[in-house]
Amino acid sequence: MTKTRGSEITDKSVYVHRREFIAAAIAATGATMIVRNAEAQPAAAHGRKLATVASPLSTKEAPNSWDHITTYNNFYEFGTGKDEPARYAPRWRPRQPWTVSIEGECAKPGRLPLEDILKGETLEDRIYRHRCVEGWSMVIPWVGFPLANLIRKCEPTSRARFVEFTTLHAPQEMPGQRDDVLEWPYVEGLRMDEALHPLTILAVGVYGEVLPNQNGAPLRLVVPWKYGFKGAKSIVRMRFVEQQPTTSWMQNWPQAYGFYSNVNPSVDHPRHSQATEVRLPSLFRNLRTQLFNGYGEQVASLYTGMDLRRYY
Ligand SMILES: Nc1nc2c(c(=O)[nH]1)N[C@H]1C(S)=C(S)[C@@H](COP(=O)(O)O)O[C@H]1N2
Ligand SMILES: [Mo]
Repeated sequence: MTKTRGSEITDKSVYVHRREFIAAAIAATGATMIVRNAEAQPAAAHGRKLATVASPLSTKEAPNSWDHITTYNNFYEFGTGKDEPARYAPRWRPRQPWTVSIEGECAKPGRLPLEDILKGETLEDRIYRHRCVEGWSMVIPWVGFPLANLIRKCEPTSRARFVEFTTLHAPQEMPGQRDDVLEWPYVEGLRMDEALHPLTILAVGVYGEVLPNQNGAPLRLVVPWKYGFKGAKSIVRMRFVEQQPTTSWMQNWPQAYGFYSNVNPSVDHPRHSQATEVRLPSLFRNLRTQLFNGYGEQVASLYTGMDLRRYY
């Protein structure tokens, strides 16, 4: 068992004060300067530690700070502003016990309490690159386990070709769901081989600690070679299906958000190029975006023979 402390693995030189960071990020598009701020990094976190082991699948890149990762979020259930999830999600109380409904083409449907899902799992520190479709990126030290482990417990049938993931729908608890910015609940999906891929994890923590609400507590999906929105948060349902699910983002704008949403520098978003990215807290597009977010060696074979311009 190794214990990872944020202060040990975060490069202090990349830390920027939260407010500056948010302002910087808002101003990011097209800007051409670097923010420097040597302010000390706050002690990581709220102290709910998890027992973890290091994963060989982690990137060697320096992770963003706890503060970045937990105050600059997309979680429309708590507002569309990047700072809103951190403001409004902490007061939310995820239901206890949290259960995931297993449905569809499988031999073991039913409601699985999170505790049972985690039984026998070894939690791993998985440091992954995260590329948001909006153009920014971070490096996030998740704590999670392979989604494949849970899928195997469900015993999908041969008809199960896709897995659909659904976020909790509770407009009384999640103020953002009272606005129709998206079709609620938030729905995402993966093809079965993508879901079974060893890089695909369910995360329950970040920086060795229990996942903060704004990052998708208590259980969220992480698929590092796809745009961040594929990583559905606060999952309450997993359904095995024959047909490709229609995701919330496909419904929102099909020309911009396809089912696959693999990170691809040569397939642009209708409103902006995807060729480069802003690695926060930098203010400018300081990195070239890599095909499959740099995970091509592991995942390119999943898409052999597919036209990635058509299946974006
Ligand atoms: N339920 C739900 N899941 C979601 C989102 C959301 O709005 N609602 N936003 C997605 C987007 S666009 C991104 S970039 C990531 C952000 O994850 P993070 O806030 O932990 O970095 O969550 C994804 N999962
Ligand atoms: Mo995103």
